[in-house]
Amino acid sequence: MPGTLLVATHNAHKTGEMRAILASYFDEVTDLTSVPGMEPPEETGTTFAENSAIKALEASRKRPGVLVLADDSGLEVDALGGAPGVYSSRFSGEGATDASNRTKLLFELSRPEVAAEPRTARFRCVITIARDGEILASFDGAVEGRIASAESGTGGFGYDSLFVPNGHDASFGELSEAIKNGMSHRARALEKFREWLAGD
Ligand code: ITT
Repeated sequence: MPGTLLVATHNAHKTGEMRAILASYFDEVTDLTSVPGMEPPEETGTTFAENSAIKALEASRKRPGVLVLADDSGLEVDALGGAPGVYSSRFSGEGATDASNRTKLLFELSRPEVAAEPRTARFRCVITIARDGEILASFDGAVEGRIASAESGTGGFGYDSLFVPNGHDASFGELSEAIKNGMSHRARALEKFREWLAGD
């Protein structure tokens, strides 16, 4: 299915991963960073699915006729009761950055109440496909792992330098892009999207 796919994100790292995974499926994979007047909508949902739908619908209404894909994703840490979850990008409050969020995560896990708990965690992703204000499909993906005691590696973004996926001894920040894109939450959701495209 050649054509353009608009990824309804302002996070260029997400777009880069999508491009690598979907390159052979579209002539062009663009995002909102290059489109004027596309302010991010407020993510008022309480689930990845709700926020993913909000982003997909908003962008698809503003760009008639264009196939839109939105990604809402985040990290669930068992010792923190599933936090930061849908609040992953805003975990450390106003003005949060990837670095301040990682610092906050390590701090929360060092608290005496949880310090002895297993550091199991997972990334989750829900992608929503929409066109002209209508949802066409949605797909989810997850990858299990654990939170390391310190950051390692400079690859990826967000919590990657703290997340060690099951089956590896290195974080997503240390592992190659190809390894991350072969097993990540985003890759698993996109695999379902590719199957859907093939059957479309
Ligand atoms: P858009 O809403 O514009 O897409 P965003 O970064 O705000 O960009 P989300 O609301 O979905 O996106 O928040 C996702 C956050 O979860 C992200 O900022 C990271 O902190 C974290 N995250 C998601 N996927 C990740 C990944 O592959 N590696 C590391 N951290 C990830």
